[in-house]
Amino acid sequence: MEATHCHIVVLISGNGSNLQALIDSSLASNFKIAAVISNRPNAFGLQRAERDNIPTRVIDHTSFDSRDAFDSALGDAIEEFNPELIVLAGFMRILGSEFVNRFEGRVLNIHPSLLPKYPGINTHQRALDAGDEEHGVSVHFVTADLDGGPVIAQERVPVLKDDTAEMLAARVLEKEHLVYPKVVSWYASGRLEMQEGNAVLDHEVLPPTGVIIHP
Ligand code: NHR
Ligand code: GAR
Repeated sequence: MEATHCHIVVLISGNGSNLQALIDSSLASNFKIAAVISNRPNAFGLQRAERDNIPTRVIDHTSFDSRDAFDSALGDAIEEFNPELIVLAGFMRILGSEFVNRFEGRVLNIHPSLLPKYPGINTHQRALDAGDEEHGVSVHFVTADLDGGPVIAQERVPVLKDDTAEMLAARVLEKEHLVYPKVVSWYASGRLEMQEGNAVLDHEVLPPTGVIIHP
């Protein structure tokens, strides 16, 4: 059984609740978390990994002179574990094109908005400020275009009257914890790949929204 598992490395910067969802689902799924790497030494997600005896590394971006030097050390730390897939889960450093080319087609990110709306940070407040009636989460392949890689899946949540950014973020996060393990298992089973800049699932090019997950 072990030999058939897809090995993944998860990159985090903070709390790691998406990491926890991946840890919990990996027990009954087709992927194994080979390591967790954080750019922040105090990320709580590191403790979640240690609790489950998953190897951890810290590559602290503040101790590098340049983005390229950080990216290259991060890439080397990842390669130590020979993963088939790299999963960004609340990872907050922009990765340069050299990193992206090194691992092309093998990096996923989860982003708390309905891309192409609101790439970058502060997505929940931006959705509120725009008066959007719905908001949500996207999982996409990482390319050199920040939050602009092909979308694999999206799930929507309603924006409610009197929502604060925190309330909305919590509603989105609940969906994130369901969507991400599902998409990772698609990749692990060989159903999902990036081809010529498209997300392809079961040999079909996905639409710009990716698969729309219904609750
Ligand atoms: N890198 C590439 N090349 N492509 C993507 O699509 C990426 C990426 C790196 C991270 C996650 C992304 C998100 O889901 C992500 C996608 C950080 C920033 C950011 O502005 C923006 C988007 C994302 C992550 N980071 C600041 C920076 O200067 C630092 C912010 C901080 O440390 O708090 O790197 O939203
Ligand atoms: C999640 O909402 C994730 O989508 C978002 O940060 C949160 C991390 O939570 N990611 C980004 O904004 C990436 N720039 P977690 O650490 O509990 O998984």
